[in-house]
Amino acid sequence: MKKNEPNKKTEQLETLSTSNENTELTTNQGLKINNNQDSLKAGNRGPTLLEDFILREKITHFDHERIPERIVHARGSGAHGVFKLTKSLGHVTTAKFLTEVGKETPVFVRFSTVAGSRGSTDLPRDVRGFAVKFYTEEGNYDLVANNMPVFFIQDAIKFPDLVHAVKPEPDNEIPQAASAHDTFWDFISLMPESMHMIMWLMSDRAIPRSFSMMEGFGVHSFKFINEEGKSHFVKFHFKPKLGVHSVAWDEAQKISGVDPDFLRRDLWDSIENKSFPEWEFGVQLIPEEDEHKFDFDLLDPTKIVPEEEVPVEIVGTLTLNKNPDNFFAETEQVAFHPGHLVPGIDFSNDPLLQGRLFSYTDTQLSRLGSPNFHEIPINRSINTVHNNQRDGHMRQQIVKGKVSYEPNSIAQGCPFQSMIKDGGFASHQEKVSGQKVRERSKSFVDHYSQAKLFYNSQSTPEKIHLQNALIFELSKVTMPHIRERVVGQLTYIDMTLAWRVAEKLGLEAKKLDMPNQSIPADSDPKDLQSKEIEPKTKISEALSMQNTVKNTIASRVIGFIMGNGVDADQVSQLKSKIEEQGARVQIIATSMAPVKTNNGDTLTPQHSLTSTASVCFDALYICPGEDSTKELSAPENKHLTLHFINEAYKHCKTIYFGEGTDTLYKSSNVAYKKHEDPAIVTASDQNGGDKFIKAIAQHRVWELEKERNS
Ligand code: HDE
Repeated sequence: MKKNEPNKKTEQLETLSTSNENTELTTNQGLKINNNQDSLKAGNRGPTLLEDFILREKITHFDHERIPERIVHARGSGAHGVFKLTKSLGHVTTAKFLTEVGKETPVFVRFSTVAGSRGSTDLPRDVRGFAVKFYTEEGNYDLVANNMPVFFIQDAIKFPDLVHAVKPEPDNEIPQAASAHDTFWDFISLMPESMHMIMWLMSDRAIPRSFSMMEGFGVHSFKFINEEGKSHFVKFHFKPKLGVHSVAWDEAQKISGVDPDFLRRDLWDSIENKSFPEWEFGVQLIPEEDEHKFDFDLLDPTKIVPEEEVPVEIVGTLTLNKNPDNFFAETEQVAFHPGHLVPGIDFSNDPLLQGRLFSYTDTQLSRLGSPNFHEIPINRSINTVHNNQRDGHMRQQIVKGKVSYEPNSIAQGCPFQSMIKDGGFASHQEKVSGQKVRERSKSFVDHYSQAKLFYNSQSTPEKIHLQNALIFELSKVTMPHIRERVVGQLTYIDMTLAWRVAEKLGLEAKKLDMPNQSIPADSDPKDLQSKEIEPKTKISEALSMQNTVKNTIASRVIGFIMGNGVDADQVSQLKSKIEEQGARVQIIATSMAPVKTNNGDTLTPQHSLTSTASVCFDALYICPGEDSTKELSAPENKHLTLHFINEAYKHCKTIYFGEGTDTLYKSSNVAYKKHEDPAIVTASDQNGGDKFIKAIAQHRVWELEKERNS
């Protein structure tokens, strides 16, 4: 199957969808409507009649258009695609989509933020959901993942507390889609188990440049079961082929105003432009007998398995190649559930995962309103469903015959249960025994070693960003005792980090005596101190975005700033070069009027200097041509042009000054800096176009941030 050929799921959706092309307007009963402009009245200036069933039907339907938004992950964007297996996992699982090399499985993926409402911005500081529905021939398998590999809490019973703490505060419903407020940090400061996740959340991973530049993680340990019934623990990973990249926090805040749909638009446009987002899919496998070989508990969702200890084996590719036809029908109504399993995959006893298994069905019942949510087209399995469940709100399947029970003889026992060898699901026969207790295992008690591992593994610019994120967030906290407690937590991760944050908050970095309910009362206080980590895991290269893929400009958006008289040939040459590599060029002019080039042609701008901002672009080309520069430097345009350039510069982006743009170069901040800067290209550079492209592929010169901003 080629990338955007229809697959079994898209065919199914096709047969279930309609188009309004070449049709006449009808009521919901199929009656053709003759007047959709006026309601039925007693005289053309008289009262509207109750008998106007057309008006009532239309307005009633409209009144009920909204469904409750998701309690968390309300803001989301989705796309269809395909998962292709490149390496068999037949030795560890029977799941067919993971054992037959070359097999292509249709998928639907929904990315989301966690805290904000459905209409909130795409770029708050937040975790991103990365939920994948695999429409396998053995039924739907959902991998309801995030872009961070750990979670805030260890036990599901704390989830409502966490979410209440991060959501807008209940008295005034402020702030929207932001963790920078009292209740969130109050909760966090009392939950040392959240510290590892806080390191991820304060890192740039929380402000991704694109959904296609995020990793995906299953978070929990799951289990694979093979034909012999033997189990392996498994951690799931998606690694983006474009690398993991982020925007700057200052940029994120501005994008939230200029284009709150930034990531949604990027996903949509990339797919429309056939720059299909792609990930490698990989697994970390741990034989059951090695369960206790680590210095953390595999069931603890606040821990990663460092890739240096268990490498990620790449076994497949996930490609998103089709935008939804209808946002509500697909992206809004899709219902994920970590309990949607296929044979060969099972849960572990991670207490967070166990709680999720209850939550997701329950939430769909209130959100989608009926136990028949599996019949909504986007949620349907590509296998026909056969069982004796019946009726309920909005039932769509019409099951023929008298029988809706089992055992039965009238329908020859059908539908009958399947043998394991024929694909019948059987839970892994794990031996379980224990006292019935409300208690946390002592093996969950080390909350700092991996927080420290993450922090230590960051590059210097990443550490600075993380530190500034903490300063930003905690400066918004109004209650001093909360700030103090968070700083106290940081002292267990890194003293310099704690000092720097404390200094900006006007505090001293003091260690805490940590009263915490989640720590067993009889635990040894020294367990609460940050344990020294074995040298081999002190740094994990995989945790730093500095070491990510930087060899492509695919899906980047490059702004070409120009005025009339721009050099047509040079513009068109660089444009083709950039587009050949899968990036997009957008013209920014002084107005939306067509730009006249030096050879008399015209170019249509997508933006004017006032309708967009530098934060929406990955790099800028100040297009060549003296007349063009004159126009951009005219009194009414100069400050806008320079603001564009200076802001892109501040955000460590690549800028190319073409021939004849010297006056702009000289008046910008760029000219004042005297250091070597590989991301500034000028007309005097040989092969300027190639240098430009190479620099864009590096994403940003974060290492020059200080110099560029001084
Ligand atoms: Fe979720 N989570 N979650 N979660 N979650 C939901 O389900 C919940 C957790 C994740 O695009 C809800 O359908 C509990 C971890 C994603 O539709 C809800 C707990 C991870 C999405 C829910 C967790 C996730 C959700 C809200 C702790 C990463 C969006 C709407 C016990 C592995 C899926 C819905 C989409 C959505 C409950 C923790 C990922 C309320 C109780 C850990 C990606 O059921």
